[in-house]
Amino acid sequence: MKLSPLVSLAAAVSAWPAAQAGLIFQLDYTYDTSGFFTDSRKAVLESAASYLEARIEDNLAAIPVNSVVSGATQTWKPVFNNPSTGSQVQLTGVSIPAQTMVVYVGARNIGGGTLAQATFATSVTAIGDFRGDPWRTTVLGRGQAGVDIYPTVAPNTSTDFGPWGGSISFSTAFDWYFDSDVSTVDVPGNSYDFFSVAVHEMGHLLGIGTAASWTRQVSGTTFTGPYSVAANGGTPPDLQTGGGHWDNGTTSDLPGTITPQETALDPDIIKGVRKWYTELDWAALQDIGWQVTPVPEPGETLVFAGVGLGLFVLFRRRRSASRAGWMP
Ligand SMILES: [Ca+2]
Ligand SMILES: [Ca+2]
Ligand SMILES: [Zn+2]
Repeated sequence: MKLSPLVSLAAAVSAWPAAQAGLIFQLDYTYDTSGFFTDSRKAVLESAASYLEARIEDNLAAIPVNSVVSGATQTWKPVFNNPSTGSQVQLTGVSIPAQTMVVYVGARNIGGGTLAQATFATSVTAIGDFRGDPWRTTVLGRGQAGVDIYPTVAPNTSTDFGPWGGSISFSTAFDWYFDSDVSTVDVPGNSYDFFSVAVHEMGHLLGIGTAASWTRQVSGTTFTGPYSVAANGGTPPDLQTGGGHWDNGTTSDLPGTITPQETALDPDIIKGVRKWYTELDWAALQDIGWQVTPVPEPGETLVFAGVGLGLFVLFRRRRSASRAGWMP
C-alpha cells in the first residue's frame, strides 16, 4: 500500500524512540516562578524535546563544577536570562551531566510581537591564551573536536558546537495551543502552536543563528553550509537580515517527503499552523556540527512504526535579536 507523505510522517512521528544515546534536553522549571508550566504543558515541551532528541546522536561530555588546572581552580558559569523576568542570571557551582543540555524554561509578557526568546552564554575563568586547553575545551566544546574555543579571535574555525544549554521564555501575551498529542495536527485557528515555537527556540539553543559554527558559514545574507546548500537545491539559502534565521517565508520539504512547508527556523509563524523541522532545518543542525540521523525511507518507515574571552573571564553571549518577527 502506498502511503501518502502525510501518513508516512505521522507514522514516523508516532515512533519516536526514547533517547538511549545522543542528546538529552533536561527541562528545568526552577525559574518558572509564575507557574506557567502545568503538568500538561510540561508534557508538550517534553514532546518537543523528544522530537529533536530522536535524531541527534552527539554525545556531549559532562561539564564538571570546577577543575584544578596547573594548581589553580578554574570555574565556569552558565549565563542566561531568567525566563520569568528577563534579568540575567549567572550560576555558580553547576555541573552538567554527559549527553545533557539543561534548558531553563518559564514565561513572561515579553512584549512586542515576540512569542518566545532563547538565551545562553558561558562565563569561564581563563588560564592562559592558548587553544587546545583541555579544561576549556570541555567546558566550551563538550568533547566536540571541532569547537573553536576562541571563536571571537580570528579566524573562527568552528565546525562543531557543544553548548551547556540555555533558557527559553515563552510570552504570556498570546493564546497558545498545547497539543496533548503532537502526532496529530489540530492547531486551532485562533492559537499559536506551542510545540512549533518550542522546537524553534530549541533550534537556537542548538546553534541555529547563534553558534560560532553557524556564523562561520554566514556569507552576507546567505548560509553556505554544505548540507543546507544541498537541501536548498544547490543554492545557498537566504537568511533574514542579521543571520539569525532563514529568510522570511523560506520553504523546504518535510523529511522524507516532497511536501514543502515553511521552515521551522524562519522568523515567524501564524496562528493555526504546525511547523515541523524541514529538510533545511535539519541540514542546518548538521552544518553546525550535530550528528543527525537519516530519516527512514518510506518503506523503512513502516517497519520502524511497526515496532566569549578576556584576561580572566570569557563572556560569550548569544541572544536572538528582538525583531519584528514572532520568534526571535
Ligand atoms: Ca494533536
Ligand atoms: Ca557535534
Ligand atoms: Zn527565532
